[in-house]
Amino acid sequence: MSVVRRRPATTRALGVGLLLALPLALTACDSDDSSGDAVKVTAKDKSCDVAKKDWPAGKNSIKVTNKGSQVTELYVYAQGDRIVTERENIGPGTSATLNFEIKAGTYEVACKPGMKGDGIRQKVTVAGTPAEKPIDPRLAEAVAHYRTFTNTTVEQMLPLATEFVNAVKAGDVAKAKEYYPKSRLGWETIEPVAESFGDLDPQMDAREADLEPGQEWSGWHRIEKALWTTGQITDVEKGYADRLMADLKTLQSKVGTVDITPTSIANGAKGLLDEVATGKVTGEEEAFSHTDLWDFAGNVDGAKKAFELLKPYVAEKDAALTGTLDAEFAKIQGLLFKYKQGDGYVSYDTVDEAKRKELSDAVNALGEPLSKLAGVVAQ
Ligand SMILES: [Cu+2]
Repeated sequence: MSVVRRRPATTRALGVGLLLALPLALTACDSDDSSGDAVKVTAKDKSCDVAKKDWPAGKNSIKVTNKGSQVTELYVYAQGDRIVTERENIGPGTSATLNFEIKAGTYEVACKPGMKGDGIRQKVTVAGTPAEKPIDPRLAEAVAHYRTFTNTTVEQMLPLATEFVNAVKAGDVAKAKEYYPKSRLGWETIEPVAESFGDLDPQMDAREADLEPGQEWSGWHRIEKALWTTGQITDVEKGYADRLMADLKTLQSKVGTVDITPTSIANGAKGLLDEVATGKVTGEEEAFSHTDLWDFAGNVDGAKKAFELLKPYVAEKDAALTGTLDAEFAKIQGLLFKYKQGDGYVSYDTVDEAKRKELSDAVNALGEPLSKLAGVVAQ
């Protein structure tokens, strides 16, 4: 499930831990020139005040301050609710700075008090052509490699998803269960890219607990529930398996068209860690199969890949940050390794509270420095 969608605030308690670290974490970014003229957004319970509604194309930043009583989140949407940038878990009384790049066009800024629904929206207009500033060759290379990485990941997940879909359609419950986590791993690795196509994420990866009134439940988790509760595969599940495959083909055809920038790679890495904090560590993502650790590993691998690609550039700008990130990634991957079983991971319901706390602490320790990455590449 995406970072974006419809999760009750109460279930995100762990994510809030990440947030509490932010005001400190952002001091560094706030002093750099990329956020010096940040657009101020004031989020309250019933309003979302955007101080400036005409933005220049290119690099921008927003400083959002939550003056409401509920935890909020901020999105910038392009047409069709494609996410340009977003930040979750902004606690009452705290601020967050978002660095991002944007093209000319019309957009909507949304504040979401309580972190649900469509949010309180304001229209903004972006005009002009970004200043001709040649991109650092190392960042250009990072973008090219990240594009290849996303394409390859989708290519590699298709045969595994085909095994899964075929097993469901053949009524082979054991094989479908075996391929369920494998068929999702690639998706979880590139989720920030995948979810930039507004309709695909809710269709493919929605969780039962997060459905909005009237939303049809389809995708992996719908089939997961049948496999692990009744163990009955009916024509309904078979239909959803077909639709999952059709959606994956759509993803494959669209993935090459995604706008990838150095800041979107960095923001995506942070988004993946938020995913871990809000869904996997809590065991909410895989409520029936308990294969959360597979998704956890996919999210961490995707974040690590993004970091590794940006590292040659970031190491020169902020060597301390890359040192910290190297150490924290090693720590979390070391922890995950303890739960390896065969070509996958142990069932998450065998991981007790103390061990989950250990995982959650490692996620928070990594999420905090990771939130600084976009500020460095936006310099
Ligand atoms: Cu997900």
